[in-house]
Amino acid sequence: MKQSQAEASRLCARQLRGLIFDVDGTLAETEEVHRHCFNAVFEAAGLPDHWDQQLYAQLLHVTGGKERMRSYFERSTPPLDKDTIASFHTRKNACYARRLEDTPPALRPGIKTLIESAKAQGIKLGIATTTSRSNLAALMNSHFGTRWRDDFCAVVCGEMVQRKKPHPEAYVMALQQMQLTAQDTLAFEDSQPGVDSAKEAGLTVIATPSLYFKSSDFSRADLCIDHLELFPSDKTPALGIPQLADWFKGLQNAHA
Ligand code: XBP
Ligand code: MG
Repeated sequence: MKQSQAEASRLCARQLRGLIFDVDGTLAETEEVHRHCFNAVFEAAGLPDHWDQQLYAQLLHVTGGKERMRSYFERSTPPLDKDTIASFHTRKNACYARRLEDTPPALRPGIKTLIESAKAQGIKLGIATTTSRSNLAALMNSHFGTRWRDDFCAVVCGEMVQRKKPHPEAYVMALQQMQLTAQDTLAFEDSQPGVDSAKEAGLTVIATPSLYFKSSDFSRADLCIDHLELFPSDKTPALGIPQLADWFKGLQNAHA
């Protein structure tokens, strides 16, 4: 009897308590804005380099804008020095902020409802991204207002980690800030390096592949779906946080 009570409480403990969101590609299709701004900076500096979509799809496997430029310009002669890369990155992010103020990319389907419903039901919210703090703020301010930070227990950006995705550091740090464990928490990612990062941190992951990762291998994700439009409209059946929580609990208990 004692043993089955212990077992029951162990299973009950495996409930959905937190959601952690990646940013670029998961909340919104932002990578075309980043790409446009990288190219604008190269052009203004008089460089012949231009990142087209085909090239950018490969470059995106290096996460972080500075790291991406460093890896690309390593091949040029002479390679760009550290200060030039830092200055390009500052200019790229300033361009990104201006673009988002003018025409912010739409949130992906289901994101706003999912965040608002989770908040209403007391599920903790977190962000784990390799993008810069200013880029995150530009996107969140435009869709959630300038007080958005109050609703998130954890916000981890590129500047805060030593090792960017696919290293798990961003997710480990977000879990610490949220005071949750990986067994309580669900991550949302759009890219292969992002899924790897969350899985290495021990999280359950739902992948919603973004434009640049449509043909990537998402076999490590626990679920891979087109988007997060889980919630009822006039015409679709009800599917929301309770269903997501049931799915999560079933998966956790199956792994227990
Ligand atoms: C995706 C990225 C980012 C952006 C550029 O981040 O790799 O590096 O392309 O951001 P996410 P910065 O983890 O949100 O998917 O230039 O600010 O580094
Ligand atoms: Mg992403």
